[in-house]
Amino acid sequence: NNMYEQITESLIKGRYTEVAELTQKALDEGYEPKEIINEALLTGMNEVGELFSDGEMFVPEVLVAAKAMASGMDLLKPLLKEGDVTSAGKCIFCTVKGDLHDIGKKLVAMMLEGAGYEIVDLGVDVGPEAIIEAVKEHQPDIIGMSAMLTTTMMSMKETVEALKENGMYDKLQVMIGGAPVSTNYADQIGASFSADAAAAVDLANRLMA
Ligand code: B1M
Repeated sequence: NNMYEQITESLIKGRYTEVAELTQKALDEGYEPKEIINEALLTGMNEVGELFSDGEMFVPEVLVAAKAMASGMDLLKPLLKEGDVTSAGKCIFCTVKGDLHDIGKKLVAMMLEGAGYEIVDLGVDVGPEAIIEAVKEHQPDIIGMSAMLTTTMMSMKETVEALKENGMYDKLQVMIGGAPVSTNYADQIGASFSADAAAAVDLANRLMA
């Protein structure tokens, strides 16, 4: 479909004004909001994810593409009917206690959102207590934690322990990532590791299957 292809292409190129214009045009021509999201916007964001993991697109471009996606979503979201959006799962996301690096976390959260996950982003410098409170409030399927410092990654272990103490660990999945984190560390603490945003989406899909 030519209309969807145009939107997808503008999104990948990060042309956010054009994405909004084309989305409006599609609506005026009678396309369904849900179809525009699935066939045009999400298709574009998935491609962005693939280009990023292949090293053919870089962080600033991905962020502009995300902005383009948002400019289309802003028009479509108010028009969605109940039942139009089925969430792939609910994720709580954060950067761990003591750690202020949030670019990678945002990128991963955004890609998961593009893949249909509902994201609650708790921000940066988030310790076990705040995560326990958020689990009570939001009842997520997945907790995603990011750490970029060797000195903060132990907060992930503390959080997993706190989840166990509070009887929450068996009811959800814990995903971790960030430069100092590895599969080995994830195995040690009882979490799942992915190396980048696209791998995080694959992992989440596997965990939810
Ligand atoms: Co900081 N910093 N920094 N820094 N910083 C690093 C991480 C560092 C490696 C630089 C270095 O020394 N070479 C080093 C850590 C050393 C270590 O512990 N091993 C470091 C340091 C030491 C520090 C400070 C202590 C510096 C100081 O003040 N003396 C300080 C600490 C502040 C704090 O957090 N308390 C600090 C501060 C900062 C800035 C504020 C200046 C800034 C952060 C701005 C921000 O995020 N808003 C910053 C930055 C930008 C970096 C580097 C240069 C880039 C990080 C980044 O955003 N990468 C970084 C060096 C580097 O990595 N080259 C560095 C881009 C991003 C897309 O990638 O975050 O890796 P990344 O995320 C990837 C994957 O890791 C993965 O997917 C993402 C997308 O592909 N991923 C996940 C991440 N989270 C995931 C979660 C998942 C799954 C995958 O599931 C839940």
